[in-house]
Amino acid sequence: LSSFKWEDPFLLDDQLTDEERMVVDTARAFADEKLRPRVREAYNEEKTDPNLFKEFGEMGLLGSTIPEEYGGADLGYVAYGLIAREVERVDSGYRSMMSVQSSLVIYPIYAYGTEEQRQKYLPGLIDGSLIGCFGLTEPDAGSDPGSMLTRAKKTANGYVLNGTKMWISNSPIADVFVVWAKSEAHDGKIKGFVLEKGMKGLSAPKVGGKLSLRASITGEIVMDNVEVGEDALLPHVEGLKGPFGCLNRARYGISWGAMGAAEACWHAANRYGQERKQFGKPLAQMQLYQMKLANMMTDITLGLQGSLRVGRLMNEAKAAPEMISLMKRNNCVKALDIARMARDMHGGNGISDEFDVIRHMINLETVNTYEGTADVHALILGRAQTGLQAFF
Ligand code: TGC
Ligand code: FAD
Repeated sequence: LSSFKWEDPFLLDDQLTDEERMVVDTARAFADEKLRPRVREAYNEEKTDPNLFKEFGEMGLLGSTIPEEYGGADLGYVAYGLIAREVERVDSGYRSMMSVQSSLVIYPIYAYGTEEQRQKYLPGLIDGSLIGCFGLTEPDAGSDPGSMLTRAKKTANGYVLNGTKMWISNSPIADVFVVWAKSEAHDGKIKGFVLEKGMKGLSAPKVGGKLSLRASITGEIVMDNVEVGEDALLPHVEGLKGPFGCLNRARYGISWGAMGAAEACWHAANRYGQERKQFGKPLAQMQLYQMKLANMMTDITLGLQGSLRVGRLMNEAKAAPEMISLMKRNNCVKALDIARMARDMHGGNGISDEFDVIRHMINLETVNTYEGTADVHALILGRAQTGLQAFF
């Protein structure tokens, strides 16, 4: 038997290809050198630096699953998940910026768009010179996006859009808006449209007062008679499976990302427990402290292994959406528990920004909610095994 590596109990690293290991090294160096030094100020002052997208792009970290002819690195879904994990070790908000751009903007234009739309938008979105956002949620349609009120009405040359999207990552700084609307010309079915900053009637005010995910800007998308041509329509998908096709990818990435945030908290608790003494001994020598570290190690090891399995199945086109629900829900719930525990293990210091754990903890509240709440994913898994619909 070989020796145990406490940071990588199931030797995840050995299960990666050489190319995937190179992606980890690149993403980790980028996260440490470019993201970590600015995160506290960004979070505390609620500042999102739009230039970050170009920096992500330069390192090849955007649209990493897209073929090279459009500027992507065509790395596959395990590599995409590994990027999310490294970025979210620093902050969930930074991972959010990356995953919205990659899975929710680049992917639908690639998968559902025309060749002209691909040529027009993908290179700029992948090199980060364009910033994208994804508008599905509305003030009165969150877990139930099928009840959206946004409408596209046919005109002689295209469509006119009306409606409001709420809680949209990146929207106040976005150049490209992928929005979902019920289209009268398509029997009221949901269709995707690509809008551009500066269009008459389109605005994206910032949502203020956010106490979570503060390094990532969030806004509304207000569409007041926005007129677009036929070329704004994403023609190759119809119905809720359009946005869900994108969400499958983003949710899968979040399952890795949440584990990255959890690992940051776990390692911080381990370090802190060895340095901090009480009752004449390091905290890390106390039985209760070690039990908490053991629980963290177990949940993270199993969570990462599950995400890796789903990523491999995605690469083989064998993954089902329910597998992604299982991993998104499990890893977010576990990461949030781990972050709360790590915060507690830091005692009073745990509430200071200096130790990062409370920032991860508060961020993970959002991560647990967006892209389908833990409850919604439980209902998806309940339906899958009983055949009974329990959403309403
Ligand atoms: P349901 O009847 O189940 O399905 C309607 C149609 O959609 C298809 N479908 C899927 N297709 C592909 N992948 C999936 N995962 C799919 N899930 C459903 C389904 O086959 C059907 O197609 P068709 O052709 O038969 O019409 O739909 P429902 O209305 O009963 O919805 C059920 C429910 C609750 C599962 C769903 O609405 C849901 O998942 N709600 C959660 C909403 C959500 O995730 N919103 C995310 C907004 S975006 C976001 O949060 C970005 S944050 C990103 C960041 O900052 O990182
Ligand atoms: P609700 O749906 O009102 O849910 C409230 C509570 O009720 C939850 O606990 C939920 O689990 C529970 N609940 C709902 N339905 C049921 C049910 N049937 N049975 C039992 N319990 C139920 N959306 C986008 O489109 N694009 C984005 O870029 C985006 N970014 C976001 C960024 C942030 C910071 C946040 C906070 C949200 C973002 N969202 C985005 C929106 C996000 O996807 C929604 O907040 C999420 O889907 C939940 O919807 P809701 O907030 O309306 O909550």
